[in-house]
Amino acid sequence: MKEHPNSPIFRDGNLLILAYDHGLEHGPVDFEPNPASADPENVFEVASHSAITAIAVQKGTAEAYYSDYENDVPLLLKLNGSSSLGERDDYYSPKQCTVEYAVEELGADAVGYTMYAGSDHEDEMWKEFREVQEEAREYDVPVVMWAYPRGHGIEHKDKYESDTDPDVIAYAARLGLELGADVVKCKYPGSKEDTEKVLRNTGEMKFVMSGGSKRSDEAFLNDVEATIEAGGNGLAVGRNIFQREDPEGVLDKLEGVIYE
Ligand code: FBP
Repeated sequence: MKEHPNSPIFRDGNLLILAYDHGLEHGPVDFEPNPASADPENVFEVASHSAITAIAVQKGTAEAYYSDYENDVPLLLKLNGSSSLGERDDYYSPKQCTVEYAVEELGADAVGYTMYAGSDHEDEMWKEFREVQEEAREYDVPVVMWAYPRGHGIEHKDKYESDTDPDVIAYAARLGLELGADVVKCKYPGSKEDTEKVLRNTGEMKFVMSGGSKRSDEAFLNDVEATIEAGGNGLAVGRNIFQREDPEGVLDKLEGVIYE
């Protein structure tokens, strides 16, 4: 982990990433609850809220839209991704963009990479992450690891109930520290106590909670509060923001919860 004291993706040491790579990961179905969210311009407008410290998008979205919003919100370029259309033998998220292209051509302030630890393709993803991490150091931009343990290695081990088992999330988060991520993003393990258990393994690395599927303001904010009380640093969230027709209210509340 490297200190990035001047990086715009942090505010008081914490962060709120608006994730908007769902069109690639899940497809247009994620935009159906709020059809306006299919238009990237509408989501970039939402991202200008002062609570949000970065918007995470894929290369093509950044290329087409970011120049109009570069003064409104920092850019976190998601370097890899996988669709829900393919049938793979196990989870793999190929890299489609270099750090050099993200920073020099697209104006990225940070980069993100999904790591499916536990997949048969884990080794390949470690190699790609190594390239990403070392290149990010050259450009002095923070690296965010989407640490999502998945695949045969998890499913075949009796000791883990699922990929959201706090023990397996703790292991995935720890990989972020050991492989050199600056921020690790994990699924919410279910409680403040379980988040504390995960955070005992993350050292000085920043930890953010993944938003998950849309739920009520109260249920969502409770999870975020528990993450912050446990010592976490914020969240990276997509559907719980852009699937709301008027996300302003929940963003105002998040701002109060995440920052000092
Ligand atoms: P959400 O807040 O909507 O869960 O978004 C976070 C995120 O990591 C996105 O960046 C990504 O598209 C999605 O979740 C992947 O979700 P999954 O692989 O669990 O279906």
